[in-house]
Amino acid sequence: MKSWLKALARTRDKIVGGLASLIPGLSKADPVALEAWERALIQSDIAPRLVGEWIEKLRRKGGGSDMTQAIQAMLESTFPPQASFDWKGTQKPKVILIVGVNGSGKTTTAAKLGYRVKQQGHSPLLAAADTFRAAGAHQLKLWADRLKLDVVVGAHGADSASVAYDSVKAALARKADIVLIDTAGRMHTKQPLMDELQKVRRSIDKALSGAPHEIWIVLDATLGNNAVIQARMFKECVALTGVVVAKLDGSSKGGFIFTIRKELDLPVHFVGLGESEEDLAPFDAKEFVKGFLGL
Ligand SMILES: Nc1nc2c(ncn2[C@@H]2O[C@H](COP(=O)(O)OP(=O)(O)OP(=O)(O)O)[C@@H](O)[C@H]2O)c(=O)[nH]1
Ligand SMILES: [Mg+2]
Repeated sequence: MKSWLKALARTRDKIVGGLASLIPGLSKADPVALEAWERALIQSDIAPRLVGEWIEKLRRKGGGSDMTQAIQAMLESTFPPQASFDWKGTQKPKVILIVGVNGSGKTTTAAKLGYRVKQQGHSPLLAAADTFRAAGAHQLKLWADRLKLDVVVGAHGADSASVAYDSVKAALARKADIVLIDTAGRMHTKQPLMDELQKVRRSIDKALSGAPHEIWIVLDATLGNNAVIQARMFKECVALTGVVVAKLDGSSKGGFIFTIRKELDLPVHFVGLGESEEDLAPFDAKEFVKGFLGL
């Protein structure tokens, strides 16, 4: 698996010399370094409101030899302590609906999650409820075959809600632990598509009362702030419970993860650090901050 440090290289490279190179200046409370820091943070798609808070804190601190640790702690404190995601929980099967805009990384993420869940000794069932494109369901089926994961595939053109329903019923019959439902990409600005998502959610609830237990949005890290806007609009339409950040390794705007936490108040559960099934890591605030700063 790719490391956080490697995956965040493009985010760091965008900021000439890296954020860490500005730390000596900050230690001396140099206003030029502080200004350069502010610019660099905004460039990596961190919400200006949050950057403003950080700058104010540093100004008040006024330099010091412990600057690296102080900055590290300040950045980490954006994320409340978070236990790793509990796959077991009380409900069985646990149903997770995966949503997002076109091409954000949903299908790849569903496969990676299925792989991870199986590695941990649970039995996952993948559901290809992307019936919009023939290739959509086919792509998940290919992953499932290669990773030897159980999968329910909807026919091209079938009703996505009915495929989701069938998959939950199948999971109940097969006693699967976790159902990961992949959906078609949809633009957050297209109301009929967002309404369809509501329909998918209702039909899952009909198959198993109280499900889906989780609705995760997969965000493309290369989009930075735009991904945050998408998530906000999805959140208005369906009750999102968490975020998976895909393509962090290809992004120069990795700072947007701070923005998600600050502006959307949603937990980031997993992060995609590459294209293979192994390249999915539970979100780790310490590792993320270290990779971000280049420490
Ligand atoms: N480098 C990298 N590439 C990724 C990652 N996750 C997904 N991708 C790539 O992103 C592209 C789109 O991924 P998909 O999983 O097909 O995205 P999707 O959201 O299912 O797309 P639609 O179903 O068309 O909406 C593929 O080429 C993936 O290999 C990641 O974490 N890192
Ligand atoms: Mg897909």
